[in-house]
Amino acid sequence: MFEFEADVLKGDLNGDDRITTADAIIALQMVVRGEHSDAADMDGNGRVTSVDALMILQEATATPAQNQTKWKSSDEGVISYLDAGEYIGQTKTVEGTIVRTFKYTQRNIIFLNFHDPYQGYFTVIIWSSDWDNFPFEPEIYYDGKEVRVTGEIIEYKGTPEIVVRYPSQIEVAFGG
Ligand SMILES: [Ca+2]
Ligand SMILES: [Ca+2]
Repeated sequence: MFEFEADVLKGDLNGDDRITTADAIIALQMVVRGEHSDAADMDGNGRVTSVDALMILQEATATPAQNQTKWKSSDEGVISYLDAGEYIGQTKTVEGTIVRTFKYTQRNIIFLNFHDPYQGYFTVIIWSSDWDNFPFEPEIYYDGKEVRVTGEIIEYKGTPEIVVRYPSQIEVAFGG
């Protein structure tokens, strides 16, 4: 038996491979909403409670901030969101800051925009069929964050886009 979940770092709820206060905040939101994920159940009692959130917070603060680098990923091959249009059809890691977000429930889509106005500039899309893959609300969590997004760059009406399916495709800068 292979357990896909075994690769998940316990307590890493936003999928950036490290435990930070952001994960503790997500855990608290899960407590409030009564949501569950094995990654958030730190003490393994089958429920996500404030105890689990506190354990995540303790782990986050146990790592001194000065030992954290801004990005876990290598800088190699990372492109600016301004250049994304030059790499249509390629899988790339695109760096920028998400300056505005929209959730259109009726159109089953979330937009994470890197520029205002957004037309013609790189944009991330998350379809509603993948919203369950995020243990938080992407349009709230990622708003204002400096990120690196990895995926295939496609073009829709002159706008370069990456369709993101999992939180692991979006790395949030440490302290960003
Ligand atoms: Ca994390
Ligand atoms: Ca628990």
